[in-house]
Amino acid sequence: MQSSTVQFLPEQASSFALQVDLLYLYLTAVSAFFTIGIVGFIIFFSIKYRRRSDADRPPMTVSNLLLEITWIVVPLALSFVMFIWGAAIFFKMASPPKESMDVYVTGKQWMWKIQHVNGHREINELHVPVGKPVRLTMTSEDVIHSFFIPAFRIKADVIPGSYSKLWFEATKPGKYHLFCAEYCGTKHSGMIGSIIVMEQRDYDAWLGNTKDSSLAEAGQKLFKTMGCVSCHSADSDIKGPNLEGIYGKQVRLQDGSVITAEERYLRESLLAPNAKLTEGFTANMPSYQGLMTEEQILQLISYMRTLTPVTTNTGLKTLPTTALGQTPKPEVTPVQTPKPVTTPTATENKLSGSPKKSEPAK
Ligand code: HEC
Ligand SMILES: [Cu+2]
Repeated sequence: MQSSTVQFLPEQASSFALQVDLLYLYLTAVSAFFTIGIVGFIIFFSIKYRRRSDADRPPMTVSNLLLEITWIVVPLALSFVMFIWGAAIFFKMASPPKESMDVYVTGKQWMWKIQHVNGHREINELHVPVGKPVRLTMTSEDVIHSFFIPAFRIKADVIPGSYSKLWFEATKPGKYHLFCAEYCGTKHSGMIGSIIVMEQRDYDAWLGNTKDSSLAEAGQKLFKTMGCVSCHSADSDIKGPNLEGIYGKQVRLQDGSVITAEERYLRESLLAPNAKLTEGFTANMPSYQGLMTEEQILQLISYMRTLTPVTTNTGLKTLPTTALGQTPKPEVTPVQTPKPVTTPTATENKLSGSPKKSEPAK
C-alpha cells in the first residue's frame, strides 16, 4: 500500500479501478491538450501581433469551410469517446452480477452500520472476501451520506427513505479507506472506516464467528412480534395479501398500475401502507412509521425475500444462508388476489428451479 513515490491516485483494488483510471487519464489528456494548446496560442499571438511589432497582418479571412468542419468533427469525436466509454463503465457499475453476495449498510450521524446476511454486524468496518462480487443495499437513518471507497473507485449517495445499490469486486486482500463523501453534520469528517478484504478462507472463518441470528431469522421474529402474521398468514382472519414470493414480483395496485416489489416498495408498504394499495385489498394495514428502525426494516425485507412461492414457510431454517440474498426472482406471477391462483405446475417449476439457481453461491 505504501509507496515511496508521490501517489496521484489511490491504490487500484477493485475490478473497476483500472477501467475508471484509464477513462480518467483520457479525460485528463484531452483537457490538457486543449488547455495547453489554447493558452499557448494566446501567449504566442499576443506577443507576435502586439501593437508595435512589424509582423505581416493579412486582411481578415471570412470563412474556411475545411477549418470549420475540422473543429466541429474532431471535438465531437473526442467527446463521443468520453460519452460511450463513460456510459459503458456506468452500466457495468449499475448492474451487479446475479451471484453477488448481499451486505446491508445503514448510514447514521456519524457511523456506518453494516449487516451481513447471516446476521453478523459491524460498525465502520466491512469485511469482504477477495474476488467475489459484493452488492451493497444502503439506506440512511437521518440525512444524506455518501459511501465512498476510493481504492475501489465507487461512491454512492445514501439517502433516507430510499435504497441505493453499489457493487464491487475486490481484487487484492488488504485494508482500504471508507469515507462519507457528503457533508452530513459536525462530525462528518469522523465518519470514516475500513474495508477489510480477506482471502475466502479467512473470511469464512471470520463470518462464521457469530452468535447473531441471521437477518432473515431476525426478520422472521419481527414478523411475529410486530403482528404481521395476524394478517399475512394463510389462516388469518383479517386478510392481507399473501407475501410468498413477494420479492421481485409484479404487484398490481388499486389504480391499475403495476410495480415491482423491490426494497423501496416493501419499505413503503411498512411505513405508508396506504400510499400504494394492492389491488383487491382495503387500507387495513396500520403504518409502522416510527415503530421500527431502518435495520429492522432491512431484516423484515430479508425475511420477505426468503418467502419463495412455496405453500409453507417452515423451510426457512434449512435455507443455506448464502442463498438468502438470491432467492430466484419469480417470473411474472399471477396478480395477487386474496386467494392466490398459483397453479400447481407453476409451483413445481419454482421448486425445481430454485436449488439450481442457488448453486453458484458455494
Ligand atoms: C391489520 C392487518 C395487517 C397487519 C398487522 C400487517 N399488514 Fe401488511 N397488509 C395488510 C393489507 C390489508 C395489505 C394490502 C393493502 C395495502 O397495500 O396497504 C397489506 C400489504 C402489505 C404489503 C404489500 C404486499 C403487496 O402484495 O403489495 C407488505 C409487503 C406488507 N403488507 C407487509 C407487512 C409486514 C412486514 C407487516 C408487519 C410489520 C404487516 N404487513 C402487517 C394488512 C396488514
Ligand atoms: Cu455522513
